[in-house]
Amino acid sequence: MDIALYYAPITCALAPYITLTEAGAKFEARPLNFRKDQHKSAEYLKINPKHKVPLLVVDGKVLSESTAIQIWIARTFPQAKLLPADPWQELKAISLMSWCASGIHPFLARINSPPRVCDVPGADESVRRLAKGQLFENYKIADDMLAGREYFFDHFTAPDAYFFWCFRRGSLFDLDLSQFANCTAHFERMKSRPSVQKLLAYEKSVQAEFAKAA
Ligand SMILES: N[C@@H](CCC(=O)N[C@@H](CS)C(=O)NCC(=O)O)C(=O)O
Repeated sequence: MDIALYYAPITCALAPYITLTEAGAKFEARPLNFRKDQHKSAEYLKINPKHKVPLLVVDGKVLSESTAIQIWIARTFPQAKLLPADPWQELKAISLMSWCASGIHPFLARINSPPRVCDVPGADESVRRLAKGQLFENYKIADDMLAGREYFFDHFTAPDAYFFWCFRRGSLFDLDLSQFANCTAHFERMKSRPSVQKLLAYEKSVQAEFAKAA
């Protein structure tokens, strides 16, 4: 099977990179340089008109949307137990990933780029403040879920990789996340996993390559 993952540093594409690595999958990461608008090139738009990552290409077939990609990885590599075995718990895991995609990610995107949602002059700070309020409400929910637990379920699963990205992305803004002690502990725990260390080393190497090309 030929698996390729379109990826860009810092983005949510790091989550499937982690789960593919956890699964022991052989895959090719194809980095896109957003600063050079490679995600908007005619060639990429042909396979993903949404101009986003992650994008998975499996034997020439294309799959977009993080949650679907994570489910595909989990189903294709069942031995990695990337989703809980119990059907209800499996749905809870899918629910968690949908929440990352639609309940957390949009607020991170607003903080990252306020003009994409409001072009009123001088509105950036308001957009950031409102998005931060909603982001923190969601981090608090995750913090409560993670109380007394190492992972969202009784072992590492795909939602851990996805939430790791959600929390990491927030940590890269000028935000004080210290009130979310359980999310912070989860974040540190995730960083000690070999899959995450591999991802972080890969991200560094891609960033160095892009810096050279700047
Ligand atoms: N709904 C998509 C969102 C993916 C997404 O927004 N990716 C961002 C990076 S975190 C991106 O590629 N942005 C580039 C753009 O919007 O042009 C998913 O869940 O996979």
